[in-house]
Amino acid sequence: MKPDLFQAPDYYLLDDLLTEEHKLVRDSARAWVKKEVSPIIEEYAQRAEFPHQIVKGLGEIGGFGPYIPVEYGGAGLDQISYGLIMQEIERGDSGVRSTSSVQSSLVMYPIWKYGNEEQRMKYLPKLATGEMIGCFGLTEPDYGSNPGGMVTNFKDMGDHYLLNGAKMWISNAPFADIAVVWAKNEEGRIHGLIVERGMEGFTTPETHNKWSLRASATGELIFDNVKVPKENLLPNKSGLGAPLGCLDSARYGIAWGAIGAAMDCYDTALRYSKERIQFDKPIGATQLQQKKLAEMITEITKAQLLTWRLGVLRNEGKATTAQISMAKRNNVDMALTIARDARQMLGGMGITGEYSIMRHMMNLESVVTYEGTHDIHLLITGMDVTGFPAFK
Ligand code: TGC
Ligand code: FAD
Repeated sequence: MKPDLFQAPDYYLLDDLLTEEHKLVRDSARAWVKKEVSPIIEEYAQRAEFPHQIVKGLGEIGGFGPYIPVEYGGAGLDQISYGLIMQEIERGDSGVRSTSSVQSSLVMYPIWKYGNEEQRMKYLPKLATGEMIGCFGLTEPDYGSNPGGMVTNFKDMGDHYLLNGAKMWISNAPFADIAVVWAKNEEGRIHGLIVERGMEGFTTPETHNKWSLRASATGELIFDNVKVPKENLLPNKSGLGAPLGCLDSARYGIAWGAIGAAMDCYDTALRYSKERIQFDKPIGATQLQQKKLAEMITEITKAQLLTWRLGVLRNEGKATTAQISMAKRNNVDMALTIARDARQMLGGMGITGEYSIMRHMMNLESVVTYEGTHDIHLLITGMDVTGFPAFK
């Protein structure tokens, strides 16, 4: 793969809106990605293997629990810093950002928000350093966009719960030490349970043959009469709103992350357009390629402004689920369009692993599907503006 020469576009001088801390956090994540992710990620993606050696570094740059309070091992940062870290990690690879998102927003967040103090102290510090890796089991074979229909269930057996069912498409599942699993009790109410690797009847087979997110491990969670200790139930929130609350945080991070992937594709295509000569001039001097580049930088700039504002709203506790949906949907779609155009700009070279663009493009096909599909987020916006839910 080519050396990482990335230069971040900042067309509307967004840096002026950031604090010194934001810039420090962003720059250290950027430097870490250049040093530890860019040189190896293509090889791991080609081999469809997760690069376990980066886990410790992800913890050190605040990639695990950036906004979780310091007393629990988190970095105690604000929502803009969290977003900037996601942007930089996904600039390297969406699969690496997935590991970070799942650990932070789908495992640490529910333990922090819905767990008790013993659970927080037992799990959060180890999750923050990467000593422990977690995964999040919501999706089932027959319930993806409609998680409320889930059939995974647990029964109260007096001194423990008995868990049965299956989850699929679970990021980090094949090597996770713990899983935050959403299941229905005998009354049909959804609760979160912490299931630990090694519990009898709990297996995590890997999902193979993915063309997307190849450097992230995906798998199933299978529960065959798993005895879960009662102290592993998250006590402080139940109902579908509990897992959906975690998704708000993860989707917000993805909105920033997608900008990173888009910036990398734009920057690569811009550089290539100045170097590649056809018909005795750089392809960047042709109107058709300039149109692509001009539209890319316009869309990246709009997405940056949207997401920065959303970060401010989140810092103030005012961001709504529908606002987060709009940003996730817009930014991932924007990144996919840019990846496709940038790939074309590189001609035949665009399909090789010499450049990051095709990997970003394939990764983004997962990003546009997980954490709520493109269609579901449109329906969330539609419901928000009309008042009519059109899902059912
Ligand atoms: P609905 O009736 O609308 O809501 C059920 C209850 O939940 C409440 N609620 C929320 N609470 C907190 N935060 C939110 N964002 C909430 N959204 C809704 C709601 O008020 C209600 O509460 P209550 O008290 O009245 O019961 O639910 P619905 O069944 O009609 O479904 C709505 C819909 C379709 C929007 C929702 O289910 C949805 O978002 N579906 C998409 C599923 C999804 O995003 N799955 C993601 C799985 S995890 C994943 O993909 C990880 S990939 C990670 C990686 O690798 O990076
Ligand atoms: P479906 O829900 O079957 O949707 C199929 C199509 O129908 C989509 O185009 C959808 O938009 C459309 N559709 C569905 N409902 C409607 C409707 N009402 N109106 C109009 N169109 C509709 N899940 C987890 O729980 N944890 C994870 O860690 C996780 N990681 C993932 C990693 C990867 C690589 C992938 C691909 C998925 C992951 N997921 C995870 C699952 C992901 O959240 C689901 O794939 C997603 O929610 C969509 O569900 P589905 O695949 O069952 O598609």
